[in-house]
Amino acid sequence: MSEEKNIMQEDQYGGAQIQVLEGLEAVRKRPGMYIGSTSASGLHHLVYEIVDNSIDEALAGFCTEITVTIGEGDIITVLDNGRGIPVDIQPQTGRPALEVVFTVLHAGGKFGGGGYKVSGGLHGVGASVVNALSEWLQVRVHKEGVIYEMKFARGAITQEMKIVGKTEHTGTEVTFKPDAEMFDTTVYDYETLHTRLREKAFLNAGLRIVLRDVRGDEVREDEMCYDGGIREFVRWLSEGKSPLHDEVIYLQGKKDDDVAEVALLYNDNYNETMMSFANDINTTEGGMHEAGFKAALTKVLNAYGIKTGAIKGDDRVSGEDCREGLVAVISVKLPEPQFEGQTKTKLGNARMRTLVESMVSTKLAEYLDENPAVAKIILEKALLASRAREMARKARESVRNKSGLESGSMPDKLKDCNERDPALCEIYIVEGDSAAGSANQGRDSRFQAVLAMWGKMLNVEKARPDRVYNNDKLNPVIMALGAGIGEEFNLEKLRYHKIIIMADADVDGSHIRTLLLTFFFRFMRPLIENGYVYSAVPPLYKLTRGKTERVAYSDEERDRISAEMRGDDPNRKIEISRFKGLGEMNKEELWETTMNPETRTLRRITLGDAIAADRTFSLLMGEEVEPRRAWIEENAHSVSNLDI
Ligand code: TSJ
Repeated sequence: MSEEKNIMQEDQYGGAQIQVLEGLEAVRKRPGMYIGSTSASGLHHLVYEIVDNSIDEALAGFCTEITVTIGEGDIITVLDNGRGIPVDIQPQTGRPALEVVFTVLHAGGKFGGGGYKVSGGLHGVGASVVNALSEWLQVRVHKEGVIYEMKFARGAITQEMKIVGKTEHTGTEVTFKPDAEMFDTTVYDYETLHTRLREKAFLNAGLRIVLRDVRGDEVREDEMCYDGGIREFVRWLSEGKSPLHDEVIYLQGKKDDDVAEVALLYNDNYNETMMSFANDINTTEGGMHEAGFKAALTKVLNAYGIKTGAIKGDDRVSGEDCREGLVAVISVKLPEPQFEGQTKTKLGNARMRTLVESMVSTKLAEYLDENPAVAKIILEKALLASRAREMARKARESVRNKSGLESGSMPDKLKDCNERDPALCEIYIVEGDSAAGSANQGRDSRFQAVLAMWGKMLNVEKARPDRVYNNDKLNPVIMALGAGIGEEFNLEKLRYHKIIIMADADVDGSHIRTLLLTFFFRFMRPLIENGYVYSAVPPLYKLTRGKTERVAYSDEERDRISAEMRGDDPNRKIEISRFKGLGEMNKEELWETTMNPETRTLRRITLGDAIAADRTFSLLMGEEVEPRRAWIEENAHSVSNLDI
């Protein structure tokens, strides 16, 4: 009888295990469903998934420090000083909670206190997904004086939870090696992680996040901790720009479990930089909180102008006028956020519009009353913007006539393609005459167009919008794309659905890339939001063995291919040469390595890349000398950093 019972238990246990494996097997069958894609973005997503757990622990008030290490072989370690994942047996499963976290889909955060849980989209799919997509994963929990350890391989348990030592502190440490079978690339990009983790540090005031890269000989480390939270975020986004007032305006409010905070600072240029977040997730498509902020800002500035007599009669400043030169960060936290929109990054909860709008209406009006000097500066800026907008509209009309957008004439520097369906058309914007020459000859002219570009950066930062429209570098780009610019930009008229920036990884190339990204970001933002902008990825090395030639896009690939070509014959001589620039490749090489859709690599530009480029641009073109010097020093060894 007792034996029978034992068997029953084993069966049940086996059944549960099989279910678990089936769950994680689903993740391995269709990884894109769980992490968005299996490209570099999906690979980086693994880190965010793990770090988000530590941030939840920080939000709950139990964790103050998170360290992320990129190790040799792109092995990631995330360590926090929280309470440690619970290790006790769960009554529902009969298994330790720690095991459940790593083996059951969506188990993360199901136990423990409520907090602000994130739902929907790709966010918070949990540690089990990372486990399923890792060649191996190890977790150590410091808790109650001892260290618990557990190990997995591709989601399956390889070592049951056991105690491996004593400890005096508490915390969780997870180490994993992404499974090369699951991803297009397993190489982590420091800047991508740095940008994302810095954002998390800004959004969680006082939380210390350390990023370390110990790959190679040179250790890189950044420590991010901002006691000022989003105030410091706004200050950071404004670096290189000339502020119009000394202190960042900070407003906050709450209702029930919802909290909202806003930080803003005006500067003397003409574009707006607004970033919004819901539960620390960047809502790039905006949503209710942004709408509430915009409505309140416009309402308050108009009311203040009318009250003080600065706005007379029927004159009003528009929403856009109120946001010219504005850098703002909006952050809300709420239980059960709804994420909508194409990329699930638009906040849908209508009550957040009400909360942000009423909070900003009241508190900003108060602020302006208490700081009349600042109020006067902001209002004058908006009034000036209103007048300039009218001027810009006239300039745009004249450009439209001159550049023949209407007549359909094209710039001299454009070698167009034959195909007319925009969805099938690509345009390579190429830096330098010789590279453009090779691209012209190497392209498939049925669907690939080439536009040559060169020369110094135009200062889009300080130029009035009407000067940008008329600029001789950018005007051919506007004409070739055919979709107009600024408020009149119309995606439906766009002539190419792939806009590919092809530039060398040197200073000139970086300049052109930064200029174009900044220009697209400020004047044709839907291009970036819809994922139409790409960066070509030219190879770095050419390897030759006798008559065989191959190319490599990274140092790792160079070494791998070199070993492959050498095969079993260690004496074979492999010649390795470095491509110095695009102009050095002949047309066949350029086609094969960088333009042929079958063999090339393209990097899709994200809004984050564009924001980074915008900031770089401000630093490089702004009036302050120090940020420029620092940037050049930091990027002297690898200017391609600009590309993030
Ligand atoms: F989930 C995970 F494995 F990805 C992970 C979780 C990875 C890392 C690096 C850290 C964490 C994590 C989890 N850090 N801190 C926590 N905390 C809890 O899971 C926890 C601890 C105690 C209690 C409690 O109610 O006593 C509740 C929770 C959710």
